[in-house]
Amino acid sequence: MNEKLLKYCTAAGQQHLLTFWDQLDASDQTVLAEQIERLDFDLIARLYAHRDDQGNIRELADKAVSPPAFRLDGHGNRHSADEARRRGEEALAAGQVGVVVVAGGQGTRLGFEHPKGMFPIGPVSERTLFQIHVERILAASRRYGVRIPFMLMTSPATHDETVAFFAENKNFGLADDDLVIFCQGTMPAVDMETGRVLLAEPGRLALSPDGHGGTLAALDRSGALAKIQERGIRHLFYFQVDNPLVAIGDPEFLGYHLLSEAAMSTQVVAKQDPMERVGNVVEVDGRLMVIEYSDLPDDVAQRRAADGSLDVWAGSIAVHVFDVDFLARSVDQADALPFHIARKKVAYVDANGQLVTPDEPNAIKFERFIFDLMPSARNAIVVEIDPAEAFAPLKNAPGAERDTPEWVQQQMVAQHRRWLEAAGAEVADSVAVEISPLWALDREQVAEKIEAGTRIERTTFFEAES
Ligand code: UD2
Repeated sequence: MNEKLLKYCTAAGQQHLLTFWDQLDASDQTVLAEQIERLDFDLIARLYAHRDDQGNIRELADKAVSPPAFRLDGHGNRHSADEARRRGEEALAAGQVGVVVVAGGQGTRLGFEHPKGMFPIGPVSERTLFQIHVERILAASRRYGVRIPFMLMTSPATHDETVAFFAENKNFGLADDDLVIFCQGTMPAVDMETGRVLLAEPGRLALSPDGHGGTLAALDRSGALAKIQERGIRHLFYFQVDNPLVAIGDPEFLGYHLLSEAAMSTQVVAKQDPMERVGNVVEVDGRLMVIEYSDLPDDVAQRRAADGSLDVWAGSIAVHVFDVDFLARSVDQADALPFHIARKKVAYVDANGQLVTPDEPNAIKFERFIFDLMPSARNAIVVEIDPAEAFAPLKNAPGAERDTPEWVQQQMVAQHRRWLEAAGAEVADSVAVEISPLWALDREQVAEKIEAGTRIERTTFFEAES
């Protein structure tokens, strides 16, 4: 027995973690010891003790009012779209913009066995989400004549495969120096009744990613934050890997952020359905915050203004711009991001070494959410975008109503068809069209490439000439 480890566990009332120690071979003992040494038992005990006082969502929701926002129709906006675009382009051309994507999720709902970024979503090309995002970054780099660093956050479950995939594909054209793949941290699942950390196997803890809020600590720990600061990156464009429509580095959005001198900005869609699965951006006591869809009481979600519009209308699509200095300052504040708890079914090994697969939630998981930086961000702003142009998240396996591979592909084709038709092309009804960002990054660039009256009769992938 490893006496030091035993003492550490016993002091925290977690000695059950060593029940099977003597049956493990040396390499499993090493892994288990490392996993345990990385745990912060005090933190876990504190989080467990406070499991029922997660802030009074009901009270917050009752005080929630519509957030001020840059609206799509321009109504009441402090800056025009043109002014914003020019300001955003300036920052891009000055090489001050970097990009970070979070890709550590396990994609359970989609039922895909690989990192979600490896899903071949291209409706014609079958390009993966990862490739589409990288092409957009490369296209923006070329347009503004700069190098745009790309930071990609994985989790232990997605890291090695992601690294290998980028290596096999030569980073899809991105220079090695412009890509940082870094891994987020984990948190253990604890037994709901006792607060004891669960074992997934006799020699392994039940660990899961610490939420996309883990980005903050992981950016710091991996050295990525220091690296971009050294490169003069002042604004970080953040998005989730599952959205192939995301307009990475969108100059207009960046511009609103800069003109507002905001520390954090958030893209939202006007919710069509009160129950849409997006975080709700609201203002409470003069501060912006997100109430997650799963936390928002139904009656508040359903509340409508006199004109019939939803009171809680602003759905976050988890696309942000962060001021890099603000992120660096937040890293130093250990409590900048609170942990949220979720009661989940987690399979575990019991005292007899038997694997138990529960039918009801038996465990508590702890996760941090990046959007919790919003209340402490100076001049935080909200910018409405058109979902048809910027949001088609891949979440569900085929058969669900939306957010499935087929649905996402339809949204991609519809967008590219609109861009081609706006340029004067005639696209036959039944054909699929897909545009690589390396051919045209946006609607305006399509118009430069397509002659009015062009007929597109066949399914076509518009890609850059190699
Ligand atoms: C997320 C947002 C929701 C809305 C929606 C838009 C949360 C809690 N909810 O809902 O407000 O914006 O997306 O699509 O954020 N991820 C990690 N590490 C983790 C957990 C998640 O990298 O530990 C990544 C994951 O790879 C994905 C993203 O975060 O890219 C969102 O995770 P999700 O799909 O579980 O979140 P969802 O759809 O419930």
